[in-house]
Amino acid sequence: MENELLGSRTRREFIGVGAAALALAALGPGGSRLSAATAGGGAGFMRFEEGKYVLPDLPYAASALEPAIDARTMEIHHGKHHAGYTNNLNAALGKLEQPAGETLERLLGRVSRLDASVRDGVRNNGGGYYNHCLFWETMGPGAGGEPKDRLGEAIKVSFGSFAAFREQMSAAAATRFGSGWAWLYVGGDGKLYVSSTPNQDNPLMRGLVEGLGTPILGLDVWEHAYYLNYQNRRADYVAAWWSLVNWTRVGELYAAAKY
Ligand code: MN3
Repeated sequence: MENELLGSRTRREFIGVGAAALALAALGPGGSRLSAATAGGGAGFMRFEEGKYVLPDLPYAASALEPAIDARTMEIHHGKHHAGYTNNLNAALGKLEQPAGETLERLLGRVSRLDASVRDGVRNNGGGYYNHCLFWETMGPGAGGEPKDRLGEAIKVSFGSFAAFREQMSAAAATRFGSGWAWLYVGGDGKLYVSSTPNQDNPLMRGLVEGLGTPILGLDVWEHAYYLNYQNRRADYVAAWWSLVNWTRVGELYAAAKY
């Protein structure tokens, strides 16, 4: 990012920005992460370092989600699939002119208007990178249950009840033909909605998907997410996934969502 930000600036300004970066770094690890989180994405669950997106570590051990999701599936899903999206996103961004500091959310918001030579690369790999970062972040061991506080209330307002929301989200996951995702997202009116998208699309992609907004919970229903353990039984995987949802984290993302 540094080169991108500083590319057109004079040496004098470079020194100025360098001093600001040092001042941020002096705040400690939280401070020095600030610039990376800002460029990587407003939600802060992505990692952007030295001009490249970085595969984030899983926030728990690969075996921590067993028995709902087995360790081998997690290792391959994170270490191979998500790593692949990360590398391919960086390769795609190498062919793209971007405004300095543009977040991935903003880039995905205008992906439909990108030149055809780069559009699919950013759509598939930018989506794949973002979606999986959100996916790991919103699961955890000893989670599940129902959200409380503001998010719990918002779900009741938008869907009538948590049970009704759960049914709608499970149906979106079950009826997605082939590979894709089911989403809970904050729409432009501030209400919560459920949708599903094919492949690595998501509700940020204006002009490409129905149901635009800020995703706060995503469920991966690609076969690579469950096939080793569940084979063709997607519904069983979806039912088990509910026991993993980290509602505390989803609530934070809801509170931070811009719409
Ligand atoms: Mn996946």
